[in-house]
Amino acid sequence: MTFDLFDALPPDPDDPPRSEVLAPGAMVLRGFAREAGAELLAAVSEVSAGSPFRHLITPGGLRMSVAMTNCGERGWVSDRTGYRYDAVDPETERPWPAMPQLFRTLAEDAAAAAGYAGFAPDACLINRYLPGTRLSLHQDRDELDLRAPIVSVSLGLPAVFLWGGLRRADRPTRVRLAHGDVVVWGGPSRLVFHGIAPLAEGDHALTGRERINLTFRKTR
Ligand code: MD3
Ligand code: FE
Repeated sequence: MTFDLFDALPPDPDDPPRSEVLAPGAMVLRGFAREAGAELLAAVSEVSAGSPFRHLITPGGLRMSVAMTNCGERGWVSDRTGYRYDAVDPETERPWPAMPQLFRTLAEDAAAAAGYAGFAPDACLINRYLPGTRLSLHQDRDELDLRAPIVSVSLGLPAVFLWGGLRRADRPTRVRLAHGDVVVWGGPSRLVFHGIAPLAEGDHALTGRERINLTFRKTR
């Protein structure tokens, strides 16, 4: 039995957030966005005042359980005709709200911290989950330049991220993503199948029963 004085000390809140490599090209920056959380959520409210959250319809005719909106030069949309990035919000028939400067800076800083200096996102897809909401396994491959990473920011209630392989049938591993966690997905991890398990019931100090996820993309 060893008694290490330092092991007995509580974690120092000033410690830099821990980062860990999940897989080649995929890095989780624990708590990277925690400090900015309230401000990020206020910016999400402003975006959704201009382009409201909505449940998109998949090409197969199913209503998605996640509610979505976008900001930036282009936004991801789905309807009976397929998936695409569009400069115009089909709901408002106007351009998507501009990407808040705070969003851009956070995404660029996180990408740089994970080794992707010069990341310049032109789209931010915003996903809203309530208890029970899930996102089934999929690949993100509607972006033209697959060398650019995707940066994702988790806010509010925690979720279980399903992290599969390059084939749909690969059994996914489960990774807990909590408020303030940022993950950068690039390189060999860019095309992995992934999803979100049904959100558990909860009550978060900043979002109540919601989880918000921001994904920053370079679409062309
Ligand atoms: C791995 N969103 O918007 S974020 C999505 O939490 C999406 O809302 C989930 O999957 C969410 O497309 C997961 C993590 C994530 C996002 C994009 C990826 C992981 C990724 C793209 C490639 C590989
Ligand atoms: Fe995805």
